Amino acid sequence: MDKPVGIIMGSQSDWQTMREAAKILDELGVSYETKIVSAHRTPDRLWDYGKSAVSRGLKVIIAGAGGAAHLPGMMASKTRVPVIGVPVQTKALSGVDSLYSIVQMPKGYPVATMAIGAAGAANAGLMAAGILAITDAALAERLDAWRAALSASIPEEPSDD
Ligand code: RP5
Repeated sequence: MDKPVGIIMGSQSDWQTMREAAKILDELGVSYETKIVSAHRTPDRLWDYGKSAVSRGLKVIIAGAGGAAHLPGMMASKTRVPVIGVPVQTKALSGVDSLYSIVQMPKGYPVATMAIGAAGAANAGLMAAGILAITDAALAERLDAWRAALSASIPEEPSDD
């Protein structure tokens, strides 16, 4: 069966952040592929990935990049498969550069942009699962259970420990 989610990132150095999306998909039993696809360093790889995304059965693409983060937007321009963008935190500008690069897409080629860093990557996994759950009742049940468990883990009162 085709893997429905593609997790792509601009560099090996992004994997530490992007693995948070992968962890969530593992927890929810969603299969995915992972690839390094750089808008700047491997533009031909980006082109081929976007061109073949629909025919390869991808339903959602999670794209993470940092700095001048063109990967999510370029991927959105190349395929109608929904792209969820993750701004990777950077040393120079703390990821605000990544966020602005990803979020301000012109009309016509949307990127669903998450928060900067690990929380954004985890939420990208959850967002991808939510999209797939629209047509997958078993996944919808697992996602509901995941959300309920998170909610149940929150104490009503703070503790000193
Ligand atoms: C971006 O440049 C990547 O997405 C990464 O976040 C950043 C730095 O890449 P490396 O120099 O660590 O390979 O293209």
